[in-house]
Amino acid sequence: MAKTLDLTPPASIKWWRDARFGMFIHWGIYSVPAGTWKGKRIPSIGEWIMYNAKMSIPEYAALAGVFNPVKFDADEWVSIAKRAGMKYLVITSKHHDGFAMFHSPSNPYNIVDATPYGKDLMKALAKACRKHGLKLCFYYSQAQDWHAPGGAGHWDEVDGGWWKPLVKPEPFAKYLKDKVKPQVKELLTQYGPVGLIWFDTPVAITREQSLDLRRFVHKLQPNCLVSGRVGHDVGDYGSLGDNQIPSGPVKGDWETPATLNDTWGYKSYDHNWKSVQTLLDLLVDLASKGVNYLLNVGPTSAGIIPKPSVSRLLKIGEWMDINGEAIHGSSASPFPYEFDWGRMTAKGKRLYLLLPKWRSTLKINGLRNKVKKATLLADPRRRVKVCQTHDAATDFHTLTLNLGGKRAGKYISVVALDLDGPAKVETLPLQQPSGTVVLPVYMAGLHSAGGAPALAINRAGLLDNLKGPQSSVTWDFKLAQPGEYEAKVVIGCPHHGGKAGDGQRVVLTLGDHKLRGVLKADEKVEGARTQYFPEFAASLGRIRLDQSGTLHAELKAEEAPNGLALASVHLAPAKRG
Ligand code: FHN
Repeated sequence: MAKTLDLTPPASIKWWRDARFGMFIHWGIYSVPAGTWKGKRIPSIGEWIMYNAKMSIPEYAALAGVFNPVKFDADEWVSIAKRAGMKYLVITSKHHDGFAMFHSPSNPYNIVDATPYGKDLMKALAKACRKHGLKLCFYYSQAQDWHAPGGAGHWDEVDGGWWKPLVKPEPFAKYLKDKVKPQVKELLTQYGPVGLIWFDTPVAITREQSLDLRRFVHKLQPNCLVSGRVGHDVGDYGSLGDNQIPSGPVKGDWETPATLNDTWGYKSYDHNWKSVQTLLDLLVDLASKGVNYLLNVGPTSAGIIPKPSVSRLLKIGEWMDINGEAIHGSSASPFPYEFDWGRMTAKGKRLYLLLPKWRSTLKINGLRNKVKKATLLADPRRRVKVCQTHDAATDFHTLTLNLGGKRAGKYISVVALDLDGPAKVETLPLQQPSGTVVLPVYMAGLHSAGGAPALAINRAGLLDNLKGPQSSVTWDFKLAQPGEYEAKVVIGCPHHGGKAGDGQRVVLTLGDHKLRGVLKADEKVEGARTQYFPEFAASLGRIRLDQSGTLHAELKAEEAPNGLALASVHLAPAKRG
């Protein structure tokens, strides 16, 4: 009988789960042109300049001859990460350009043998990480290699355009054997314990090759984790898309790699820096869903982390000094949905309420525990009055916190709630104290019949193929106040930078009432989460909800030739007049 494959991650994954926040470093010889080639600004991300500027291998390799990061200071880099509250550091040891940023005895295209700098800076980084207690981890592009024969995207693969992502099986297997494995072995034997190998863009790697790499890493360092992008979902944890923020909690271990501006590798003219508020909103949003935030810096060719990156990281660090306990070692919110007032994380019998906007009174529905104490992390001596009520008719538990008029702390204020036991919460979507009801698709029942394709929620919490009258999504939800409601359908976007497709004819049934309409993606959902994966709210009009208690909702996309990427349905009390 065939043995079932054991993909259990090593027990060492505990450090990674507790970390929640890490530093990504994209650094290579692409930092020399820094986004400009032959006087032209090359669009898109900096580390892809060889591809985007259609540079030949010798042209690009010549950049190694001038790469001399004399200002590189390992201790300073690691200190910045540490002060920001980051617990691990993932640095590009070899990106798609094929150039090794470490000493690779097996391949001369590396920083020691091919640059005037001539030193193995990974040794210095390993030492600094040990000193400051951070885990050193390596990014390694296992499939794309634009320099090595056989690698995906190699010059030989020219096909009309410049690049052909398909790999030829035999040369690719040889490339894995002759370049990838020797280099991965070097990474795992030259620098002491390695936290994880961050493989990326599996492209056309086979499942067997992904599994083989996983085994190879674990054999050399049993505690070293393997990232999800090793391919075929055989990593020790999953990787969401670049800058992708799921709309709800995700099952299992996930991480989102993210940028501070719009590039990974340094570009001298990318000044589109996210604000400290946005970065903290994202960190907190991800933590509330149980997802790690791997935030990138792109150092210059001199070896300097750009000032705007450093200043933001240090401000994040100041916030973490006070509020870090709500992030490190925390788990996802016990409530399976987002709140309109902020986010929540949990640790044992403690809940952390994270509020980007201050409010003197905060109400939360659905917590069944007794709250023993509420404390503001930024002002622990301030008294927070707690009141808990239960409405027997609707079975609504409401917690009211009186926080006082003056904001405690900057950016995101954190309230710690000590409960009488592990959190017990209402798991159905609930009407919120603001009056709104959000029905996320990841909390819905999914039904397809009559040969319609099975519906499935993707890793970011979206349903991307709702179509046809035989398929439907349904919810049970709890309403406290009958009345007239404004209904909106939120359309998501499954692809990075893509557009939300609208024009679908849908019908929403709530109790005995139906609302029909054609979706128009005219209201952009604002927020840090939707910057790269936009969402749009399409209004369906007003509907009456006559009763309180548990209600049933159903949504169908009756006419939707291209499907509907559904994020949620929103109900908000209709404004009078
Ligand atoms: O192609 C790479 C890209 O350059 C960058 O390294 C990101 C980081 O997650 N990964 C790939 C695209 O997803």
